[in-house]
Amino acid sequence: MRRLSGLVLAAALLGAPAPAGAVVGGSAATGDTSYVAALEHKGPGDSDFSFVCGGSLVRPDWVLTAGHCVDLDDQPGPDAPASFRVLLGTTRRSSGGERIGVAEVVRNERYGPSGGGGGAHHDVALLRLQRPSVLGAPIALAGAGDRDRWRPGAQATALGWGARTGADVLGVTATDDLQQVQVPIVADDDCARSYPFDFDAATMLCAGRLEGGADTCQGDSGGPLEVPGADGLPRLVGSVSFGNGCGLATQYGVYAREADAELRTWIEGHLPPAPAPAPAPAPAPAAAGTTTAPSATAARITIGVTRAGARRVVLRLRATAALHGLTARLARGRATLARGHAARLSAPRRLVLRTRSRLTAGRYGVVVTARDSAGDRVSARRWLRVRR
Ligand code: 4AZ
Repeated sequence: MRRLSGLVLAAALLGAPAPAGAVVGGSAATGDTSYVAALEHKGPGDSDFSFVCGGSLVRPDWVLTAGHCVDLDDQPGPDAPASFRVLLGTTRRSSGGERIGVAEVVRNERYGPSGGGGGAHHDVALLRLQRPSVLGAPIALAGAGDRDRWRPGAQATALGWGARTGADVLGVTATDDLQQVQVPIVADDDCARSYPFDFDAATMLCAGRLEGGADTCQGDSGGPLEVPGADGLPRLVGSVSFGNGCGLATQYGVYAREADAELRTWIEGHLPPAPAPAPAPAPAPAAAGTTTAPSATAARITIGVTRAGARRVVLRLRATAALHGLTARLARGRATLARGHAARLSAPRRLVLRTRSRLTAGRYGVVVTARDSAGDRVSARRWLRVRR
């Protein structure tokens, strides 16, 4: 998101030196970057798609990007899914990879402008793809146990095809070759000092060096900020959101804080469960009755279906421990037909999922996700057979 003060703009136009490399102060990306997505957009008057933002593949058919990347036309609210597509599995925007259309755009309902400086809080959106990616390997979100890996001072990596200098108002220095840049995580207090009117510690995280020179920039929005996990594989901690210029001293890059409770709960509540890290047998479809899926944590959710009507399914939910931030999803194939939410699940309760169209005979999936008191994710799924 562009945020340039007049002074910065003037300095830039007067020939402030552009840092070497790209992103700002970066170099060509190395390692497995197959989860890094380029988001392309085609508006009603456009003849073709053009590159707009970055993103991260978080499930084989879901890409996480910035909330401000999905509202590009003049109308309020996210643009139509058909106006987007993603490029995956290549570090070069001009060659290779696979392009996949977008089937659904889900922007965080609480997304909105921050303090007035041009940034946004809850700056996240999820794109459901028309088919799973075959070239991209999804990145995992940093979990509660990864907290120390993104403490202030820890080195994080941001990736993108964006501009190489904050002076590039038109984005002409955007690169064809994916770039990466190392940026230390910044303490919330320091970030709040740099962005006194905009910084929201629940949904934003800063990264960068006090002296500047290494940063993300226009066109990098929506792209990943990651740290290595215990197994050496990257873990997602944020996506590029905004900043005052690019690479300027004290003006850190601001990222959506995806590894903390507020945004992680929302993101995971909208995604199918991640595959278990250890080899696990595929869940066997159950024809009827009640099933419980094992989860990595001690708490378990039990999903019972009391009724499947023409346009609604009534769930009866129980858990072995108090849970919060519960989301239930009714799906057929990859299409989500209904969602329901509950702030808490401490005693058995009913949850009604309402669909827009009539439920026809067939097999539906119900996925319920929530958090336990430690903030760990708990999920369960079951099949539901509708006979008409
Ligand atoms: C942008 O306009 C943008 N330096 C992205 C990141 C930063 C600034 C602007 C952070 O998309």
